[in-house]
Amino acid sequence: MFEKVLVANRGEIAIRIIRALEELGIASVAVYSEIDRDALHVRRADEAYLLGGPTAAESYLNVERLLEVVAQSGAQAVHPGYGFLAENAPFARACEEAGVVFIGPPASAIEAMGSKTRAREIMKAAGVPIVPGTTEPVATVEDARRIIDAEIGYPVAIKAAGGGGGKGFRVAMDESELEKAFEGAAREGEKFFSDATVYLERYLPDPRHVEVQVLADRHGNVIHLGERDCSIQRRHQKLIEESPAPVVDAVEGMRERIGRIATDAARAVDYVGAGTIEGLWQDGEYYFLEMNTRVQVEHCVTEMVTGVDIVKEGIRAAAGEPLSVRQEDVALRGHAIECRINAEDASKNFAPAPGRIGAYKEPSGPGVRVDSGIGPGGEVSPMYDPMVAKLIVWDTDREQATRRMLRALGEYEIEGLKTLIPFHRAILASEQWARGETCRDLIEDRRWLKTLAFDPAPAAGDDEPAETVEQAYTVEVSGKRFDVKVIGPPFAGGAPAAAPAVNGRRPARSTRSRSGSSGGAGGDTLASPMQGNVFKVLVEPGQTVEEGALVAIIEAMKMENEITAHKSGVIAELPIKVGDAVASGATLAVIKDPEPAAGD
Ligand code: MV4
Repeated sequence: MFEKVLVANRGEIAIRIIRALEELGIASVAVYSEIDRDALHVRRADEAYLLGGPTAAESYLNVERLLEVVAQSGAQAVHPGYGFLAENAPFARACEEAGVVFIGPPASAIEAMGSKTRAREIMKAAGVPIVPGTTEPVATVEDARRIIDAEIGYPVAIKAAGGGGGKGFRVAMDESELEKAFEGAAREGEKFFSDATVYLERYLPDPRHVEVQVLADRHGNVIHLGERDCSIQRRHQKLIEESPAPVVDAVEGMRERIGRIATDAARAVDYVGAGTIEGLWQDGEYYFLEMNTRVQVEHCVTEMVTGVDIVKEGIRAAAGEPLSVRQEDVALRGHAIECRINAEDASKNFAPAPGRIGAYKEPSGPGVRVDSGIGPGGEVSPMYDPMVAKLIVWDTDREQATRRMLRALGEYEIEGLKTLIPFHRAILASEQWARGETCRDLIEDRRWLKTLAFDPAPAAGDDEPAETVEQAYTVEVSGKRFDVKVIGPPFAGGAPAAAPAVNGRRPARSTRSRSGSSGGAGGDTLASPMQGNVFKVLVEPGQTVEEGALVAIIEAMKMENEITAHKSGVIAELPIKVGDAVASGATLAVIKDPEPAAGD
């Protein structure tokens, strides 16, 4: 067994891994970015090393520096957690070459599953059912039209080969939508994965996201730990997960069937460690979607119902030890639910809500588990993933677990920032949840939210206009970039109502979401609607701009927020440059009227 392991991650998953290492009698090495000096994972580890600046590229994605720390610390293995370098085949290979064990599958498995067309090809050959469609890339819209007419039919899903997790995913309901969807998927693939290759799948109109946890060792043992239902998502971000999946429970023999599919899939790529087969379940049929070659955020619900420590098994497997459980020893007991406690405001289109936590008290009591990466006084940085904690509960059945989750959510006290706690309470108290209803797009089209008193329409007295606007963002989640389009009532970023006054005035809040509205209190100052970092500056001092022109992009919670001119005029002051940290309300630019006003 290893004596010392480096944890190449931060937040709750770094702490989760450090705990497993401690129980295995292995020393832990934490790494951190400049802004994570005081983070919990740094304090929790046996040793800690600074990687570099605040951005992921300078720190948690900095391969050269990580390998330097591996050598300095004498760690024999690296655990990547999820996100960052977890599914980076060149990093896994660099570890192998440096003589350090990468705690995960062989680089070849990461690579094979990274290409979604290759993954489909491999699975098809292994007899694993895939969603009907192509395993070869489809080069042109004309080719797509021909293949759809001959084999797939409409509606059809067009997906980027380099994608996954919903990135580069478009749907064409009929032929008239095909060209736009095809080009959209290709463009997104090119932009985010430098790969415009797309493939086609039959679009399943009402599926559930059902995924299977697998474990494999270097001795040929491959087992599954049952499934999770992760159908409650927003913009392909999972929000609530549970195990077992109600739809799988309902059909005799179904768990064995999809478990077999999952272990066949893992065997097909000589998998080692903890991994997940993601699939779609519809009308009693199960189809492979993709494989995640890492430990997942939601692994905890499986741990609660099986009693198997997935992180420890992954570490053991990497060290060459056999799995400590056999398939016949795995039994699912009771029901577990996980809610992701993100620093987001659900009532404002899930606007990011970074900031400093004040008072903080986690729920406890029977059947409650909290995996958190932050404590009282901790800061949720706009630089990283907005997940503050995962709240997981276990009870004897789904109804009891739901009651327990509602109780635990009620006990959770987080002051100082907005979180998804109220959103989770509304969902779990709803009849739709009780019925186990399919929730595809529930949050996107806001039908559900409306019925849950979560209508994101502005509250009375709010000066936000009530019209629906389209807001586009780029979001980075787990090291991958996502294009996000939010359609709904506008919001002005972080904490609009509480934005501090600038020069004794309420700051003008001008983001894309407000274009078309008459704007704030006027004045010349364009203030930042949120705390964040200047990602881009698109104007120069002295430049004349029109109202609505793009002035800067502020990165907050890994979202790029486009800040537009609140009025037409000349850029008189521009006290920002790329990389600057700005507070909510800070002056980004001063825009003077184009012609000198009388008395000026
Ligand atoms: C699909 C689909 C329907 N048909 N593929 C892709 C990424 C993951 N976030 C879900 N994805 C989907 N892929 C085909 N061929 C529908 C989804 C989907 C979904 C599926 C189950 C439950 C919730 C969902 C939310 C969004 C998209």
